[in-house]
Amino acid sequence: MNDLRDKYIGLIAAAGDESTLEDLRVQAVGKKGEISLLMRELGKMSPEERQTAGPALNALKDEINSALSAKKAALEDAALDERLRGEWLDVTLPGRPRRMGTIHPISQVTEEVTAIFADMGFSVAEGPQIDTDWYNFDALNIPGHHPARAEMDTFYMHRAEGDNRPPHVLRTHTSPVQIRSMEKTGAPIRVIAPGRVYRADYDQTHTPMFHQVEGLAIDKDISMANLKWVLEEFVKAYFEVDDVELRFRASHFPFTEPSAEVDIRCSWEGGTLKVGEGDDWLEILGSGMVHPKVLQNAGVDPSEWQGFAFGMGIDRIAMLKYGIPDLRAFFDSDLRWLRHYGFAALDVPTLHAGLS
Ligand code: 2U9
Repeated sequence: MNDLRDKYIGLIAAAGDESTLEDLRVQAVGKKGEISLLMRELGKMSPEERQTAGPALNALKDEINSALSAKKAALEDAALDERLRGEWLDVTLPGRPRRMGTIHPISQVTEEVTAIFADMGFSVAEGPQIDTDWYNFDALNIPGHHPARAEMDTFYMHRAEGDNRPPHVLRTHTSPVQIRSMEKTGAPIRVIAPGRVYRADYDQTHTPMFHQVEGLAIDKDISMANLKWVLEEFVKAYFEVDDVELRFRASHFPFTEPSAEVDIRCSWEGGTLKVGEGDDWLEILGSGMVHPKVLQNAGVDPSEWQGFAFGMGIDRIAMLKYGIPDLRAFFDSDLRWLRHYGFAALDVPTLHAGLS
């Protein structure tokens, strides 16, 4: 028994893997193992011999079994340690830089404009890009025969056979958004409406889809003076200059009366735009006092309320601020152009941290 013990304890200690250990278990304490065979001999012994040999054999079997399970646990621990060493990861290392996309200049400028007007109490309104001719034209005091309908080169939606209602249109401006806003919340109201608009026009300075931002402020005693201040504040903040000079030129729009086109003083020295100095004028937006009929069409009583509205092209002011020469490149999805003119994805424009 002592020889058996020494043999198996030695072999178990030397076993290098679990399958060797399993072979040893079968050899020693398995059904036909050496110790099991010895136990069968007990029947042939005298009662006295059995009394000493029985417990000794049981003790030996227990000892071998405990050695086997201790070794098994040790092998499992070693295997786990080995695996953990292979899968070790230093989570404190800095991440590897990955190239992300950039923010398109139109998105950037929309965010900048939104931040500036938000600071003056304007909220952002959105609406459908396909609309009825009531919202796009009639409500804005542009009747069926009005030349503005033709001038705006409207895209008309297809009408089903036998449907005699006027066709829907791709909105030619974001003004319908403000009509809906007034219907919904009434006056007083202060909103801007940025978004895509559509006109059937394509050349160096026109694309069939472009972006506008329009603004509307309606209250009890709003005048052109408020309009002038708001636009001056906007231009200063947007072009990031301390002083600007605006020039209001009388104009005509069906939805505003009086109406004015607004120019800013600028210079074009060496081909780059400088705002607030020089002898040139740059037209950047249209504006006016909202026509009483438009207020009425939106459910706002013009004998009680009045206000101003303005509109400008986002693509155009983006080109001016960021020196982008060709309008059509905005919509080409050329990755080299986007990397050159795009903005870092995590630099959100704010008035306190800087717009651009
Ligand atoms: C409502 C009432 C009035 C919005 C206005 C303009 C003048 C204007 C153009 C600028 C360049 C369009 O992108 S552009 O081609 N816009 O000149 N827009 S006043 O007037 C409104 C809007 C909504 C309810």
